[in-house]
Amino acid sequence: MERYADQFMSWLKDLGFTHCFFLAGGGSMHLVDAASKKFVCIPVVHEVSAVIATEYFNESSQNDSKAFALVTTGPGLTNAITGISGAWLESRDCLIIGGQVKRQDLATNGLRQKGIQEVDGTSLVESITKGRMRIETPVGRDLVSELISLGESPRRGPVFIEICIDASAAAASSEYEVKDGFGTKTPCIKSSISDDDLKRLRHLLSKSTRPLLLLGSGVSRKVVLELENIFEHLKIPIASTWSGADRTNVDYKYFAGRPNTYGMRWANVFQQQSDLLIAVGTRLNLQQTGFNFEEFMPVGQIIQVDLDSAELEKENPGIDLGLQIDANEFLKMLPSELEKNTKVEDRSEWINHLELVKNELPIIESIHVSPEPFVNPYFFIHELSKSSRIDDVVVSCSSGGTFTSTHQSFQIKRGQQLISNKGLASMGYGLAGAIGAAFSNTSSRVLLLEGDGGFAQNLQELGTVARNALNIKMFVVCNDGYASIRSSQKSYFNDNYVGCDISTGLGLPKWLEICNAYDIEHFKLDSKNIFSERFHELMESANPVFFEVSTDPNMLYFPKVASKILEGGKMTSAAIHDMTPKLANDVAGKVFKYLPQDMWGL
Ligand SMILES: Cc1ncc(C[n+]2csc(CCOP(=O)(O)OP(=O)(O)O)c2C)c(N)n1
Ligand SMILES: [Mg+2]
Repeated sequence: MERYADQFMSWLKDLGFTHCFFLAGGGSMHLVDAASKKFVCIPVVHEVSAVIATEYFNESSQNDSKAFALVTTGPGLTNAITGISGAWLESRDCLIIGGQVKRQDLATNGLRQKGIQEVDGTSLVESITKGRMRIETPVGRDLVSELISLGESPRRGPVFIEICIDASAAAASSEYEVKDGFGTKTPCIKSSISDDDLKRLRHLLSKSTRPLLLLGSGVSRKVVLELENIFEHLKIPIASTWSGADRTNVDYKYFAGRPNTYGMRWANVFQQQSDLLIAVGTRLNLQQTGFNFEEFMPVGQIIQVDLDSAELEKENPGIDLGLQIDANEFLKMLPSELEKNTKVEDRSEWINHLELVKNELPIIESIHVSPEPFVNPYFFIHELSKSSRIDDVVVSCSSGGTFTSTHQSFQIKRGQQLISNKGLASMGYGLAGAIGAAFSNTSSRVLLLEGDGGFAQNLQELGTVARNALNIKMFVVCNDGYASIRSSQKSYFNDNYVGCDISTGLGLPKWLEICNAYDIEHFKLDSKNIFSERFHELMESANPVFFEVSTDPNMLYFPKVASKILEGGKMTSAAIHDMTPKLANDVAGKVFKYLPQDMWGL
């Protein structure tokens, strides 16, 4: 007998799904059985990893393959919540199918629970999904595909469907009662700019001699690669956000870095002197503008292109022109507008300034020194990127010092992908993300950069890596715990260190023994053997390797925008270009050419 579960899975197959990351349970048993017959099914050890792997699988997919996550009722879903939140905040589509108790066991009349392990899934995920549905009795294909398409349409986000076990076990039918659809919840996106906006755009472009194009993840990698030559010809500097880190690259002649509260310093300094920021497919959140958003773009105007009107209206930062149109469409029309309204020669000085700022403010700063035998993470990551291959997929963790140092110092090459999840910025994302990327890029190597604290939060997935012999090179930056927490306790609480490392009570494992338990090759990297013959040999092998990168536990992560706590508890932050440690006067004099001296922050 064909069950509804079988039919449901065949609809997913028709919709293009190919892989399923799952963890089985009673409530989802028919769904798991049905999925196993249609998809490449990958069991994971914790549900949060099923969701994160799904997100990164889809994000890094270079063909038409698509994954979904399958979890069971109750704890299966609650374990998945972090991953669903991450996909929501990062605007990535991610389908999560959940089991649920049988219809007659659903709690009603104010009961907290009736069915075994019952939790009301659809209510729990309401604020972090684009669409959600509980299937209590089988519903038809149209309704299911309409809901799933909500997640894939702009602004993208996760979709959750939970299915009562009696519905998934029921006999399939060729006809279902027609139920109401979901209406059109997708914002109405204009495909072209209004005449007034076009006039304003042309006016802003024509006044500008120091434009900067800032690309976020709302722009597709493919479209940027197609247009790069034209922008290069037009001498337009291009920067990217961290979420859209691979939307530009060091091979682009006028690469303007990744400005952010946590650096790159040179990119921040350059950006803040632009007279026109053209921000496309980025929501310009506080990490992008600095907490001190009032001093973001102090001598420049801002055009923001985003299809979510709430992002254009939010007032941090204030913008001069907001265009609610598709970022890719805008990017395609921008070159002709630049050609018509500006002169390439007028940008020569600006381009020279870009070179000067880059040369004066190198990525590895003098403060980045590590005593022997520790490895300096900025230096290591910088060198690693130079020796990486274009088809390596780079997965960076999403919080802590390694997240920061990767985004500050990894040199992304043209065509290379770098993925993280900045929106939730959660520990524990790296390994699960790398697993997702490895399954969707089977002929590539995945380079994972993680902190030891972050890695410890999801280390059970070493089992998934080992079992599937994934070609993931795991670089785990080890500093005995949470260096970033230690650093903030030092700055704000007079060295009152609490729960931030092994000496203050944190329990972290001996990594060699963990690797042995999972049969994974372990190699401890120190200042003597980085880039040794053995290192290169391991890098070339097709097997997973765990590189324990020894770093100085007392290292502080710089440069960063300084904040301080004022009396009364309020926090204040410097402008995004005013980073600690401060620049020498003579350097500031050169690099801040277009900023009045009282803004240099010395
Ligand atoms: C789930 C979660 N809990 C807490 C935090 C707060 N937090 C940010 S960074 C950090 C320490 C991360 O340690 P590690 O990965 O070793 O990086 P390090 O700070 O040592 O560079 C913590 C606890 C977080 N980002 N995510
Ligand atoms: Mg650490």
